[in-house]
Amino acid sequence: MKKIAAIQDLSGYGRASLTVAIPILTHMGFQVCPLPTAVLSTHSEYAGFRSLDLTDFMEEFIAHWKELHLSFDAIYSGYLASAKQMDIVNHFFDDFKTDTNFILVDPVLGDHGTLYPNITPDMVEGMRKLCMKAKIITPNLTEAAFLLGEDPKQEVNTDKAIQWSKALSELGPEQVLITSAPGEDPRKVATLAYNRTDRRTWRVACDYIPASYPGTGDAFASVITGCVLNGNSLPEALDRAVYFINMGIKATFGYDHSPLDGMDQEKVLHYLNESLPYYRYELLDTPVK
Ligand code: PXL
Repeated sequence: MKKIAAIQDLSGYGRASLTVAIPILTHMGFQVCPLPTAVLSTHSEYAGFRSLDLTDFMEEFIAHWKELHLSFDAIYSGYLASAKQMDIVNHFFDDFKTDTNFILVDPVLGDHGTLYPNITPDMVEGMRKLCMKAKIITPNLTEAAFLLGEDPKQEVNTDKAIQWSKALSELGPEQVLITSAPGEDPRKVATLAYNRTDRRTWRVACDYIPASYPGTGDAFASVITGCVLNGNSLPEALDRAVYFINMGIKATFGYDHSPLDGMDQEKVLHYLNESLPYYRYELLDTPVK
């Protein structure tokens, strides 16, 4: 059984972080070992959420894992609640990275051009340092901008998003996946994946749906983690993750419950173990105009 150390928060209501990652990765046949960073009443997009920061306990938690000489096939970090946690996770990477496992950092910082509540500039810096140690990172366009010190509100076309993924890979990660990038036409939204080793850029475009669900980035990063553990190629992993999110959004969009509840992923988990109906990925070997 392959094991994944999943370093992120547990939010009681509103699908996000561990309540998204555990079902997905369990469904894909992996053992998820949570290292919780905080316990929240809801994810932080609900007004008035309560948060118990677990920074101090994390060190004890990790000390125990070290005593037990645990090892993991993947280390996957997501939402972190303080700059100090980022230092702790940085040391965790040093202690638990081996020649055979990999680190995926989902640099959860913000969306739609702004940082999430509670995310401070020193946390952006802490996240940048974590990205340097990862093999794979999965920022959305807003997070990519903050990590690069770019204006997060600017218009970004495909060429620029590709440039950003290359610039991010120069920080250290071999593979940079950027979600919520623009498509070639306004009815499409694209997800890009750049591999520094072979310098290939892949794109999966899908229909833009006028809805936004928290936690879809967590679902995306979780599926990518599982696909990499399954030995999928980068574009296959990209295709599967985009397909899963797309199906999840479509399974939810027809209902009128609050978008803050996240997407109804329970209805679409089974797609994770079915073959893809078709491959949609494209190779963008030259920047698209
Ligand atoms: O979906 C990312 C995420 C994870 N964890 C918490 C969050 C968010 C996004 O808002 O608030 C607590």
